Amino acid sequence: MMINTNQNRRQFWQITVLIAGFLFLPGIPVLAEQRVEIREYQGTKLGSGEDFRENSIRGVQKVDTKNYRLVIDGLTARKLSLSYDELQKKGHLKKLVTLHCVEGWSVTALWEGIPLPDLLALAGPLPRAVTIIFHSVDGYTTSIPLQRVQQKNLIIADRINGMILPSAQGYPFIFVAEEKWGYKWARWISRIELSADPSYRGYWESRGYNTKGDLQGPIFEP
Ligand SMILES: Nc1nc2c(c(=O)[nH]1)N[C@H]1C(S)=C(S)[C@@H](COP(=O)(O)O)O[C@H]1N2
Ligand SMILES: [Mo]
Repeated sequence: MMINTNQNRRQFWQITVLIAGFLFLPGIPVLAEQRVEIREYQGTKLGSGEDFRENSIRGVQKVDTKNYRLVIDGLTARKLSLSYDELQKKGHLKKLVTLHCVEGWSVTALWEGIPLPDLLALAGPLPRAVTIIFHSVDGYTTSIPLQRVQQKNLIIADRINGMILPSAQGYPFIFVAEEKWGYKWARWISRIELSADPSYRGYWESRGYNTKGDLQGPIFEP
């Protein structure tokens, strides 16, 4: 009888420790940020930071996310001003997309970020809005049709290959402009403006690059 009770007690503690372990262990990866870069995703080899050729108009920007705000305004029912922490809590989506620069290099990466349609829904685009203009902290601008963003559920990414986006790649946010040339991939985004101008021309577009920026289309404006 004595032995039996001791065994029961030991078993009770073993099971308790086991259950406690299962409850707490899954919490750890959520708390700790991933530090190891994913090199392959669903059979596709991923590129990495070294594969990008740094050619920004004013060099790599260092953004302090303590004071950071992403503003969404222009032709919207409400003007939004969202902190980095608020944006981290929004639903995220992963996409395997290749960035092609007009200079001839490209990088395939696993981008993860917030679907723009979700953010736009919070701001409430007015019916006249047809274009989204991205403004970045270095003064860079570029644009994309609103319809395209909605149809393709395009994201602004805050992670690349499972890691927080490095400054060189646009921390805190880069626009993942699927099927568009690299100059459409606005990095260090600080403002998303909704506009009624279908032929708005951003930094490179106003210097001769095609406004559509389609990989299949012409690089230069006709
Ligand atoms: N804010 C900002 N975003 C930017 C740029 C820039 O100069 N400033 N350059 C664009 C270009 S031309 C490309 S190809 C991609 C990748 O740029 P990288 O080659 O400098 O890494 O970022 C795009 N986004
Ligand atoms: Mo580019």
